[in-house]
Parts: sequence; C-alpha cells; structure tokens
Amino acid sequence: MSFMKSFWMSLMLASATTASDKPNVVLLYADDLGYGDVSCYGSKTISTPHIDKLAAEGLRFTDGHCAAATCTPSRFAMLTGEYAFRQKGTGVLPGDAKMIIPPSRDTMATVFKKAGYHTGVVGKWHLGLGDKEVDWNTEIRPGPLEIGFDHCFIMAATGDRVPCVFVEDHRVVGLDPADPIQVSYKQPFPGEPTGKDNPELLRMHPSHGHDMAVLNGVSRIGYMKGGKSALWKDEDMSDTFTAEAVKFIESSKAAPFFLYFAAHDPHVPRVPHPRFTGKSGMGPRGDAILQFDDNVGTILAVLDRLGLRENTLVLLSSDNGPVVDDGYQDDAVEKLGSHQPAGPLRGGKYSAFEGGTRVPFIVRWPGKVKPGVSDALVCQVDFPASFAALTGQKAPESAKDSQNLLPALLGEDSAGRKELVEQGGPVSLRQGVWKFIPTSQGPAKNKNTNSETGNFPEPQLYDLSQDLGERQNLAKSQPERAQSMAADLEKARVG
Ligand code: NG6
Ligand code: CA
Repeated sequence: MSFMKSFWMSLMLASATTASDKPNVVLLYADDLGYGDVSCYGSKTISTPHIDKLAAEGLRFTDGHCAAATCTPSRFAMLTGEYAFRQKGTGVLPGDAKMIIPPSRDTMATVFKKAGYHTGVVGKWHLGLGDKEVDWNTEIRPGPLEIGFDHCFIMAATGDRVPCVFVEDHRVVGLDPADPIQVSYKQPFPGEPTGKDNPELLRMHPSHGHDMAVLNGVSRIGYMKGGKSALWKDEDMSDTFTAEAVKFIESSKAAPFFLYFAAHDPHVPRVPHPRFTGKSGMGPRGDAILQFDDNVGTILAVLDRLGLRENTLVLLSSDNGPVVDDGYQDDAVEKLGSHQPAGPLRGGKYSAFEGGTRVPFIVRWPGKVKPGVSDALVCQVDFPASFAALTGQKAPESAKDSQNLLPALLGEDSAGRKELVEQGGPVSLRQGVWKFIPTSQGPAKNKNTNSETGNFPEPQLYDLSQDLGERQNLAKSQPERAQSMAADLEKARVG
C-alpha cells in the first residue's frame, strides 16, 4: 500500500472512530417519577408506550438509583459526582436561593464541554442561581452557563415555587422592564393576592403549604410581584420545554452534544396540557406522567428524523421516588385506585426505603448497548466519572463519590457498584443485596404526604433478594452484618 493511501485510510478510520467514540448524550430526566409509574417496570395501571419502547431498545436497570430522595441533593450529586449529605445547604432550595455549585467546580456538563461537546440544559434547575440575592430584572449569574452548559432554558426551582418565569441563559424570558419582578420568601407584597387570603382565586387548592402567591389560579411557595408578561402558563410548560429541547438538538447537530432535559412532570402542581386531561383515569398526576412519556416520544422522534438515533446515547431516569399528595388537592389520592407509584418497593419521595431512590433507569445506544435487563447497582452520582470515561477523559477530581460505571451502563458488567449510600431522610447503605438503615429518630410517617420516612428507633437490615419490600428486619438475627454495615456507613458518611 502506498504511503498516501495508508495515510488517507488511517485518517478515515480515525474520523469514523471519533464519530462513534463521541456519541451525543441525551439525559431525559423526570421529576418525582416512581419505579412503578411506567409500564415497562411492570405497572398494569398506566401505559407509557414511548418509555417502554426506549427500554425495549435499550437496557433497563432494575436497581438504578438517584442519589437522594428529594430533588436538590439528588441533582447536586448527579451534577458534581459528590454525595450531597456531607454538604450544608443542599436540601430542597427555595426559588431565590444562591447557586450551590460554585463556578470553579467540575460537573457532568464541564466533562462534556472539555471533550468538545455542545452542552445544554432545559427544564427544572433547582440548584440555585446567582452568588448574592438575585435581581430577576438584570443578568442572572452564575447559573448553568458558569458550570459547563453552553445554553440553558430553565425554571429556577420548581413549579410550586416563585418566581414562575423561565430563565434563558442569563435573562428572564419575556420580561417587560416596565413591570419588574420582585420575589420574597419572607413576606407578602401588600395588595398581591395569596392562597391563604384569597382561596376564591384558586382552581387548585393546597392540601398542605403552598398558600402564598397566587399565579395562574394556583397558590405557590413564596411571594412574587410583577413580571406579568413573563409568567409561565403551567399547562404549556412541558410543551415549552420540549420545544426548547428540540431546538437545542437541531442547532447542535454539527458537533457532539449533551442535552440534560429536566422535565417537571409529575411534580406538583400537576397541571398538564388539556390534551392529556382525563387520559390516565388517575387525575392530573397520571395525566402528567403521560405528558412526560409524550415528551420522550417527541424528543426521540427528532433524533430519528435527524438521523442521530445510532450515534446518540439516551438515558432516562428520575430525580427521586414518587409521592401522591405533595401539597395540592389534585385528586391524586382519590383516583389512585390500585396504582402503586413505587411498584413493589417500600416508601417513596422523602424516604430511606428503596422507593426513595430506586427509580426508572434506562440506557439506549443502538448497536452498542445490547437490549435487555440489568440488575447492576448503578447511581446517577456516577454520571460524571462515567461520562468522563465515555469521552476518553479522567474523572474530575472533585467528583469523589462518582465511579466509572460505564461498563455497567453499557451492559458489559452485570454487577455495578459494590456499595451505595442512599440519602432518604436517614442516610442508608446498600452492599449488594443488603440494605442497612441506621437508628433514626423522627416520625415513621410523614403525616402531610402520608408516606413512610424510614425512620425507626432501631437499626434496620433487609435482604432485598428475598424481601424487596423491606418488611423483614434482620438486624437482630444478623447482628454482625448490621454492625459491619453500620461501621461502613459511618466511613462513607465522612467520605
Ligand atoms: C416540599 C414541598 C413539596 C415539593 C418539595 C420539593 C411543601 C409543603 N411541600 O417542601 O410540594 O415542592 O418540597 O420537591 O411545601 S422536589 O422534588 O423539588 O424535591
Ligand atoms: Ca423531585
């Protein structure tokens, strides 16, 4: 072979490898979606055809976890690769919180950026914005763009927290400077209605909390004034996010891209678009799940239309387990019927039981990941190190709890982690099939949400291979194992 010919061949080979070495990555992330909320995880009471198809074409994990049983610590861990429970100020944040990830820090987004990816986040942020009290009428920074994202279109916190506006890059979208936004989590603005004083304005009433600012007929957490032209309409939120995700994919297709699509469904307030109303038979919570499934279908169809299916690794998961009554009288309890949002698991959102962090977890990469089911123990805290491996880099040093689980995520390793710390209320430990929850004071049941916390005045030890529902406490019959797991948990707590 002539030198030139072999030179060109190796160049062609190199670029072919680069194309598949650097797949696009799309992370489809639901909010409060439980293990039993999708039909491919065995639910017979709801049908999620798009998520099911993704699972059928990919690898469905039966033991996939988010890092915590609420949003902020879960996302903090997923983005930074470090558990949140050692860090102060990483609990559920108000809508005016400062950003809790400092701009100097590596995240799953900086990992992609360093590998030459175009990176974007669309949807629910809930990690705070700014480094002092945010003025929503000027440039808002630091935010996602300062920790590795090239583009963002987000809500600051949650749908039930003010300000009820979207932020694109550094600015509130659609803001009229003549009608500035004011936000307070301390006191109401005189003359502005509140859920507490003006229940007649509400189309959805709170069941607990959520009695402050009234916007779009729904009372929220926190007070807000002004910004009328910028206010979101809850029923259009998921269409808006999906359209922004599609726009991002379309505008990035020349480079490899990473999209973190952080949907808000089925978090409260559950106000899906009218085309989903009544479709699940379970009220707005079920309808919001169908809406998320539909968003998934739309985004996957765009990958197909653009010819990106083969070279895109798609992940789907949720930020914490499910909750039925999370603060609004929205029929979720009344219309639940026999649906089990956490499937066979005990507990849900806010809980140390498996239902708190074991969530739907699916990976699809056509031609690379063999379709099937994996029982490997995997966690979202492992994304930074695994994405570093995927893009041929070393894991960020600060991602100290993040393990390179790429082989497990791609189905080449069936074990995954040896050990995982789960942050419910109490912090608990998994080692293989064993689960240990240390003694934890506090109520066993959260009265408002009517859900189990996992608190118990004695240690709990469960063998999940025999007892997935965590009913048989073996701490007394296997004291040695309980003690050794207690000691290992203490070590992991310190880090
Ligand atoms: C709770 C809210 C709940 C939800 C949760 C955060 C009340 C009474 N309850 O404090 O409705 O917003 O915080 O959910 O205010 S998460 O998914 O973002 O963690
Ligand atoms: Ca959540």
